[in-house]
Amino acid sequence: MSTAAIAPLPGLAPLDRCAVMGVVNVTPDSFSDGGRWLDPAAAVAHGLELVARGADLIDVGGESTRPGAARVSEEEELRRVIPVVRELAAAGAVVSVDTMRAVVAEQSVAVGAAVLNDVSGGLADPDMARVAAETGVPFVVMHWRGHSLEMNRLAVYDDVVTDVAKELQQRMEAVVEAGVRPSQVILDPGLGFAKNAAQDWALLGGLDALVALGRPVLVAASRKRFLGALLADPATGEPRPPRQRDDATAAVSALSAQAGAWAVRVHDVRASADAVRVVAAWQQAAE
Ligand code: PMM
Repeated sequence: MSTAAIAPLPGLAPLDRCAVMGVVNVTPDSFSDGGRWLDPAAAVAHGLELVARGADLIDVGGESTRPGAARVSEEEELRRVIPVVRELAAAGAVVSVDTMRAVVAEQSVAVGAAVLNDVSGGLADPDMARVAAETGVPFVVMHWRGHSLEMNRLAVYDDVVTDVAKELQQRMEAVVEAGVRPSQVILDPGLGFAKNAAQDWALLGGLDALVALGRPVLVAASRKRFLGALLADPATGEPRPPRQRDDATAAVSALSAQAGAWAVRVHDVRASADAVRVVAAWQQAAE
């Protein structure tokens, strides 16, 4: 399926292939890169390095959402995120801000963020949809059922693909009701958020059902637990460590692009940037 059919999002240059969103976690505790980019200058340098490696967008987050993580204060999140968003945007990067807080979202757009990425899809902060509506920027609405401390017990579905598609559709309707334009909305299955490994795989295998909702779809599989489990040491059963899951992540990027994803969100940008280009060339040759 070609991504060229997807209408451009407000303020973003259209691409004729799946986009790559590089991750900069300005946190001490994210599961795969926690603590590495906590210093703002290091975070900015890393973001620019990801652009040089082929990232189309840089996703800056100041709050870890790994399972079991406690929430960070609003003040601390602002302190981590705002200087990094400001500097990356000033340097010409297309910046997305990964936050569940409307205040962080609003201030980030004020200093140059071009995309709002809310893993709670507007559920964690009732003011988020208003900020998305007023700023008019593309708004990632991820499938979410609860905060990190409780999400594992919420991974109960009749049919995960049908249920996630239905809940995302309902979320989209709710944010549109709150003033967000449908053309701003990007949907995301929320891999690993209230989902076990089998459910993550089902959502990837059933990505068509989300693409069929008619909005761009973001896939964020990078280094997640289901890949660690897939690649577990056959002798010990130990999951493959997060930073050794990048080849598998690139494979997911290629297959997501092939299935019609608008973008993939990854830590290791080069391999996925190459992968989505391979898919685009392959699809063009097959047309
Ligand atoms: N996952 C994480 C953080 N932000 N944003 C979106 N839209 N979708 C996701 O699945 C998602 C996200 C957690 O992963 P990280 O700790 O590697 O950033």
